[in-house]
Formats: sequence, C-alpha cells, structure tokens
Amino acid sequence: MAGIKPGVLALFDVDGTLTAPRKAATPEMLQFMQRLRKVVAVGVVGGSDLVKISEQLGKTVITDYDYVFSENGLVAYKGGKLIGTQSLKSFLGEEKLKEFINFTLHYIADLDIPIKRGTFIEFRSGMLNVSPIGRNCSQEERDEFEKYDKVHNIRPKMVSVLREKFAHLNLTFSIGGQISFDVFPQGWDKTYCLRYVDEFPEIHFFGDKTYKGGNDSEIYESERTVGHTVTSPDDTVKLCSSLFLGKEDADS
Ligand code: M1P
Repeated sequence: MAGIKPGVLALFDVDGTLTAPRKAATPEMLQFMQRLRKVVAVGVVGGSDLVKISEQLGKTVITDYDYVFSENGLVAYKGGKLIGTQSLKSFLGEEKLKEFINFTLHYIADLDIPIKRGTFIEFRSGMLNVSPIGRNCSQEERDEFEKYDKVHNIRPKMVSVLREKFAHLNLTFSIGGQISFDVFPQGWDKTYCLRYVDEFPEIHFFGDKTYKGGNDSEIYESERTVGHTVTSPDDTVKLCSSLFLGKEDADS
C-alpha cells in the first residue's frame, strides 16, 4: 500500500469532489492524486458504475488508486483486483424487482416533461439508476434537465411516490447527480465501502453532497470517518494539500 503515513486513508467522492459533475478529471487533479498517494493511501467511492468512473478518472483507475468503490462500494476493487460485489437481483428477487421496474416505467411513461431520450432504468450490480429523461441524453440535454428539475421537482416528486408505494421494500432513493436517482436497499449507501477498509484507524472522507439527504451524508457522518465538505475539485486540492502535504502546498 502506497503512503508514508501508514494507517491513514483519504477517500474521495467523484462528481463535484474530484471532477465537475459527469466530466473527466483534469490532468492536474490526476497528478495531484498520485502525489497524495505517496503520502497516504487513496481511495475513491462513487455512486456510478465502474464504466462511468473510468470515463471520469481514466481507464486505469482500478490500478491508479489503492481502492476503487463503484456503486457506493457494492462493487469493490483493491490494488486493481475485484474484492467484493453485491447483487440487487439476489437481494430483492425477480418478482419484487419486476414490480418495481414495471411501476417506475409506467410512471415515466405518464410523465409530461419537455423531452425524453432512452435508458430510463439502468440495471447495475447492486442498484438501479432511474432517469426520467433517459440516460442517453446529450450533455446539453442533461444540463437543461437539471435546470428544469430544480424548478419543477420532477425527481423529488417521483421519489416520494416510489418511496410510499414500495415502503415495504426498505429502499433508499438517492439523488446524487444531474438527471437520475439511485435506488438500493437501506444501508447500501457509501458507508457500505467502509467494511473493506477496517485496517485504517484514520479515514478522511471528502465529498460535496454531505448535507442531510445528499448521497455523501451517511459516510460523512459515520463514526469511522473524519468528514470533510468540499465545494469543488479546486477546494479538494486545497484542503488535501494543507491536511496531508504541508502548508506551502495549499497555496500552490
Ligand atoms: O455520482 C453521482 C451520480 O452520478 C450519476 O448521476 P447523473 O447521471 O444523474 O448525473 C449516476 O451515475 C448516479 O448513479 C450517481 O449517483
């Protein structure tokens, strides 16, 4: 494990913390992370699947970091090797899954929003990702939907209907990005990944959505982590520089 401060892990959310939402990390950020790895162990934990995390952090992401936790850690990699997966299909069973998917697709079909594209439900290993506009919209359409949603609350309204209808399934609905929300069993939030890092007595977590209801809130509040709220990738670099690399770096 890399790092001259043994027992310390710096764990980062992706969107809004290492990158602008759904955008690729800058070369400077990727270099900074490798510099940090010389001092402490470094992990990333995102709500997205590995394909999207790789688009943002690079194709070699699983070997570039000590830990990579995609889907909140429901799919976990250590030192480039897969160390754990969780299956929503096995957990819920086909009948309950089908009931949920059917209802959700009907709800989206009846939804009157300016435009719709494709891939309204993405079936992942440990979660479903539901998007009213459809995941294969363009970047411009994605940005427009986000603005529209802020005014019309399409996702919050949909989540409250699904939460009530499927209360018996004890699901968590997490709005972490621009056009969608994640659905997974209670407890399968980002704290899930902490089971893989027991060996670290000191875990620093960095995230932008650390407020109540944000998809970083549970891990930020966990007793296992020292939580840090950041406002942008630049803020992340600044904070980590002063915490781990010494004061002068904070201003460079
Ligand atoms: O990492 C935050 C979220 O990023 C994406 O959200 P969206 O496509 O709505 O911007 C998704 O991959 C989502 O699962 C993830 O939580």
